[in-house]
Amino acid sequence: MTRLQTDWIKNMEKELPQWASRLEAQSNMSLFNLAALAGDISRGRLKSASWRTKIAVVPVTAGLGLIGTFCSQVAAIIRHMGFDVFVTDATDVSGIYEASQKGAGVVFLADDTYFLALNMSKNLISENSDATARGFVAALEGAAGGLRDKEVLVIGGGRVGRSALSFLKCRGAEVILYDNNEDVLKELRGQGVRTIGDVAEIKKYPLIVDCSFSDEGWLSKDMLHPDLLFASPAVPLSLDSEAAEFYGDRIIHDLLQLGVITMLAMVC
Ligand code: 2YC
Repeated sequence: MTRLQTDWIKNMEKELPQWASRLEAQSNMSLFNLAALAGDISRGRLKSASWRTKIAVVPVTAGLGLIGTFCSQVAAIIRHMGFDVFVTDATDVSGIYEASQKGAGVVFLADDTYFLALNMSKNLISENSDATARGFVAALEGAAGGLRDKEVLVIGGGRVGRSALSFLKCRGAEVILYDNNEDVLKELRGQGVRTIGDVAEIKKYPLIVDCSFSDEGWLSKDMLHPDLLFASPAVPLSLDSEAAEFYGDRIIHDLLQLGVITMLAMVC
């Protein structure tokens, strides 16, 4: 997945109310119900976890290092869900120790390769790519009024795309994968996945989960179905500005929030 930049996320906390109300309207679900569906737990269990589970977010300096405000944005998203959450003063291993000393039952932390949520007492782990895929599939399901027996096109057969394929099948959808890499198509065809390799076929599918972390604006309006519902964790968004304008509220997209609330549900 694309490495976030401070400029992209620095206003996220103050824009959380708008993000939440737009997503609830798009998905026809409350954030709690959406996270519970995506995280495959009951809404009641998530609610009771918010009363009794303290969450810590630990800054990680490994690799390319800290992303300005990343940890405080993650904490703000978790707090928006009603949980008691703090960012540790210490980083890395010392931060994990501080989290346990301060009574955190769940720790969120990210290096350049993985963004994880860990519930040590329940031995539960959630990885952001998987959680993000589940979150966007759940939001699409709400927006589409269910996915059972409906064809859904997944764009991109990477880590997120494969999790999307798997969760879509759990939700009863008929999945098709588009990728521009013949080796990826061959591998997934070998696993029994229906694939398309011709970009001109994308417009046949009104339900799309776009997990292609490639170039910005490569999807134009004439390449897409007129009744499109488009769920995309892709950063940057694959739609060009005209398509983004035209499809408007039928585009479910964010940079971090839906994946984080799903990670939370998956480890409670
Ligand atoms: O500030 C910190 O603790 C940094 N180590 C965080 C690095 C996150 C790198 N990953 C990303 O930017 C994206 C996230 C959306 C999750 C996956 N990739």
